Amino acid sequence: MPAHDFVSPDHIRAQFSAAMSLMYKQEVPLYGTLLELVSEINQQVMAEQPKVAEALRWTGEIERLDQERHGAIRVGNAAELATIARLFAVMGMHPVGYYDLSSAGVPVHSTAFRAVHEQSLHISPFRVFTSLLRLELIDNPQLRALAQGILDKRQIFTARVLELIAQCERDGGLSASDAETFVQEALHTFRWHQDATVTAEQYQQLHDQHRLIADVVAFKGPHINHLTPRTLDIDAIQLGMPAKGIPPKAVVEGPPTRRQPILLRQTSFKALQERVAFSDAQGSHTARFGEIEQRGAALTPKGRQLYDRLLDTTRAALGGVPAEANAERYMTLLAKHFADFPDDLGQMREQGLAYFRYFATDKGLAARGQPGRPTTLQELIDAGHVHYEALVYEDFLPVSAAGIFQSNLGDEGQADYGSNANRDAFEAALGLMVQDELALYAQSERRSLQACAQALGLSAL
Ligand code: OOG
Ligand code: NI
Repeated sequence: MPAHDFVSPDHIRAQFSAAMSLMYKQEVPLYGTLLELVSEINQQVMAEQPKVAEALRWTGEIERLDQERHGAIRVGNAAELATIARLFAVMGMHPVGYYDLSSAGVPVHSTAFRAVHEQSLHISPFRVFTSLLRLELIDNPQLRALAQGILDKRQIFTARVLELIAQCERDGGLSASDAETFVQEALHTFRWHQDATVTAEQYQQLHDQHRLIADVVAFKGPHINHLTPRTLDIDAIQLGMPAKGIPPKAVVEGPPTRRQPILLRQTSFKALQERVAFSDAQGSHTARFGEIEQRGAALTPKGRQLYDRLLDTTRAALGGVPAEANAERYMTLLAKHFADFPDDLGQMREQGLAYFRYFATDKGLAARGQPGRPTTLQELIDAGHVHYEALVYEDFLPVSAAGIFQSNLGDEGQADYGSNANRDAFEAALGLMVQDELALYAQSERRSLQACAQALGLSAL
């Protein structure tokens, strides 16, 4: 088939993201309620804060907001992870970043599959936080062997989706009708299965080792465990959740409330108790939950170091993990410590704390080619010939992710795996290197400067 008859991976991803949302709404009706709350609040923010709406119009995020979401899955072994990577590649999603969660007592390490170019992100920013279970961290050899044996036997992909992945790799794309089939077949991998693959006793053994191990090993596939819409005001969401019958977790993860949001703030509601059929008895399992997030500026290495330092000092001052009992004190300490992070886009730019996107303004375009016009970036900004907005953060935060895992796994019997980051082992399992998110933001910023220079008839900026 000639290449021009292929559907673009970006459109397959957009289709898949919509199909996943529909499926999750049927599986977890509370997710539908959450979507309504998010949409109400987003509309309210746009109506009441014209500056926020204007910034979203500059960056084009206004067009992607309604379909913006991330999902999360947990796979059991290297073979599953490597095939998941090939499946996501069909949709233009590539592994970005490495997250070690063992240091937070969760026996997994993770990456985020997402689009990497701003034009692709504009069409569909859908991302999937994907974790690989680390059986090597289980200290009981019998249990490790049991888990390994179960995982080696299961097949989480349909035969048809495997064919279509291979076809896409061979031909360089999929036709519209094959893409449709691909989306439907790929969905099966992420579905919830009520039937467990183990006996009630085996489930209990796995669960006793770590709740997460049971969640990965005892079921037929890596069910999507949450799907997260993007809100423009997470504080309003956190306040509004109880009235909709959705109890939120105690604290919002990430930075505090700011005029200029940075990185990522997240909250979630507790996992649902679900009925499951073990191979020999009925029982229950808590797997799926709901999460909402607010995204802000992507930070440079310097900005990120400042963020990490302020978060560390906040936690040290709290003297423990944020939870129900100390939630209020935590939020106060967080706001106090983050006073050291400039809350102004201009200052963040001057101090090199965030990445930006630059736009030639009408005024700049009108002055094109005129003698004596400004030519350096700072002059162009000062003269109103160039406008800038922060690049939105497209990734995740390890401390926040650990907080989300924990609030849903329950605080009881937290495991201690020490600090066990092993990016090489993760990449070996993946069969690929993960991309560096900071390099991606820097490239995106550079492209916007080049486009600006070109539009203004300047050789470079
Ligand atoms: C993933 C938890 C992390 C996030 O948004 O940081 C996460 C999981 O529970 O599988 O989704
Ligand atoms: Ni999440």
